[in-house]
This record gives sequence, C-alpha cells and structure tokens, in this order.
Amino acid sequence: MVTMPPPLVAVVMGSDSDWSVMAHASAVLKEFGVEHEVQVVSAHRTPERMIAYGKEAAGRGIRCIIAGAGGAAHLPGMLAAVTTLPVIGVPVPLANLDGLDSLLSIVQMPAGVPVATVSIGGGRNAGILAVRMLAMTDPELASRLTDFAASLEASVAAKNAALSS
Ligand code: RP5
Repeated sequence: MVTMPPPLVAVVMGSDSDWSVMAHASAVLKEFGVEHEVQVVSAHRTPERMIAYGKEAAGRGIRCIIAGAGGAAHLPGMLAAVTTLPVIGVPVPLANLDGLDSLLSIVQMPAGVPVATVSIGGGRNAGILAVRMLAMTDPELASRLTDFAASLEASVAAKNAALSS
C-alpha cells in the first residue's frame, strides 16, 4: 500500500467558483513537488467548519495556509485569527468591483493578526510565497527556488534576444 506524505500547505477557498484563481496556487505547488490539500471552506456558509479547520491545521502538520475568497472576503483573516500558522490571502475578483472589494477585505487586518496578501487574482504568487516559506527549512526546496529564479532570468534574456534579432 502506498501512503501519501501528509500535506504541508492548505489551499482553501470560499467557494468552488474561486478555483480558476486558486488552481494556479495548486499548480505551482505541484511544480515544486509540495504536498498540499485543496478544500472549499466558507467563512459565511460553513463558519463552524472554518474555525475547526483553522484550529486543527497546525496539528495535522500544515505549515502554511493559502486562503482565497471574493467579495466580502473574510476567510483569510478569520483563519489567521484562529491559527498561528502563516496565512497567505488571495483576493479573488468577482463580476462587480473587479476584486478591489476582496483585496481591501483581506489586506486591511488589525495589528496582531497578519495576512500576507498577494495581488488580485495572484494565486500563482501565493503558491510561490508558500514555497519560499517552506524552503527556509528545506535546502532541496531552496535549491529548486534558485533554479526557478534562474529560469525567469533566462526567459527575459530569451525575449530580449528575440527583440534584437
Ligand atoms: C465568496 O463569495 C467566495 O469566496 C466567492 O468568491 C464568492 C461567491 O461565491 P459563490 O456564490 O460563487 O459560491 O465567499
């Protein structure tokens, strides 16, 4: 029997309608080989489950939570209130207000309860930030991040070469 290693990162979102943004966080975690779980946890529709999820995450071995939500986006902040794990917030843009409502809901946290907020729709950067956090105690992951940075640099060099050819 194959036993999967336990997830290190939790990718959660207020609704499955947030998946088009949050899938980018999951995809980059997969690229880096980071075990993670993906769940819908709603601050408004499942408040008691959300509190239990946040309280139990560290005990299950989760090291970082990436939480995305749109509109009145209370999920990242409420999770940060019930855990001492780092929480990365992803503002999800909805049809109205283009995600500015989500951004302000997530970023304007009271002192003492931080949420590391990425840009509107910034699922990929949320995943990379989680990898950076884990890499602080994982030299293999740190090495992969160095290679990743080099690949970004090479991609710009290739674009410049194409422009000047
Ligand atoms: C938020 O309400 C969710 O994060 C989602 O962005 C938004 C709309 O949810 P649905 O009505 O599409 O389920 O809590």
